[in-house]
Amino acid sequence: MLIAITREVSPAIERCELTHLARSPIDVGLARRQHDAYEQCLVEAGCTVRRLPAGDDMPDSVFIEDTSVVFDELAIVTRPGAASRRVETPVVAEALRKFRTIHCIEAPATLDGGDVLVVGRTVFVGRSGRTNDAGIEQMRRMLQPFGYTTCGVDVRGCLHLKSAVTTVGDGRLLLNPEWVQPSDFAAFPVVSVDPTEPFGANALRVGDRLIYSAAFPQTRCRLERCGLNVVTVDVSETAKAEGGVTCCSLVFDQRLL
Ligand code: CIR
Repeated sequence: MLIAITREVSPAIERCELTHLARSPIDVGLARRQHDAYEQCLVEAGCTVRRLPAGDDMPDSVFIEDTSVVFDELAIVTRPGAASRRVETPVVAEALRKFRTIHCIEAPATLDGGDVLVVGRTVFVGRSGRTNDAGIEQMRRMLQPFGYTTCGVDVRGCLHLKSAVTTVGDGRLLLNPEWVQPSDFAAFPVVSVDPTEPFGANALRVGDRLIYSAAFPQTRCRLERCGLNVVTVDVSETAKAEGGVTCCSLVFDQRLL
C-alpha cells in the first residue's frame, strides 16, 4: 500500500521563501482547494493520504517534500537550507517514525528533499542554494550501508534539483538542460522540457500515472508521445510560492516498523 503524507496550506503562505520568483498575491482559499484536488489525484493513484496540520509560523509547510526523504530502508529528516523552514521538520519526523527508522541531517549540513532524486539505487543530490556539500556527504554515509550510490550534481538557475529533473517512469527522466548538466544523467533516457516551459521538469510519478501541472501543455504532449499516462492538476497558487507537484507530498510504500 502507498502512503502519501501531505501538509496543510499555511494561512501565512504569502510570507513564503522566494528565490527566483517575484512575490505575487496568493489566494489561500484557492490554494487549499487546489491542494485538495492534488490529494484526490494521489488517492486515485492508489495512495492513502495523511495530511498533517500546519500553523502560521510555517509559511512553506505545504512543501513537505523538503523536510525528509523516505527510502524503503530508512527515512532521512533534513535540515532545510532556509532557516525559516527548520520548524517544519519535527512533526514530519514524528509522523514517519512508525514507518521507518529515522536518521537526521545535522548542522552544519543543510539539505532540502527537493534536491534529492532517487533513480533505482542511484541517489542524485543537487548542490544548490539549499543543499551544501556537508549535506551530500551525510546523506552518502547514511545510504551507503544500504547499497545506494550518492552522486552530487550542480544545479544552476533554479531552486532545487527536482525543479530541473524528475523521474517519469521506467528510468526515464524529464529534464531542463539549462538548469542541470545533461551529461550528469547520461545513463538514462531523457525527455527535455519544451524550451518555452522552463519550469516544466517537475513531475510526480505515482503508480501507473504521472501527476503534472496543467501549466505546461507543450511538455505534456512530449510526455504523452512517450506513452505516459499524464494526469494534470492546477497548481497555480503553490507555483507562485515556487513549489511544484513533487514538493507537496511524501509518497512511499507502507512498511510498519
Ligand atoms: C521555498 O522556497 O522553500 C518554498 N517557497 C518552495 C519550496 C518548493 N519545494 C520544492 O521544490 N521541493
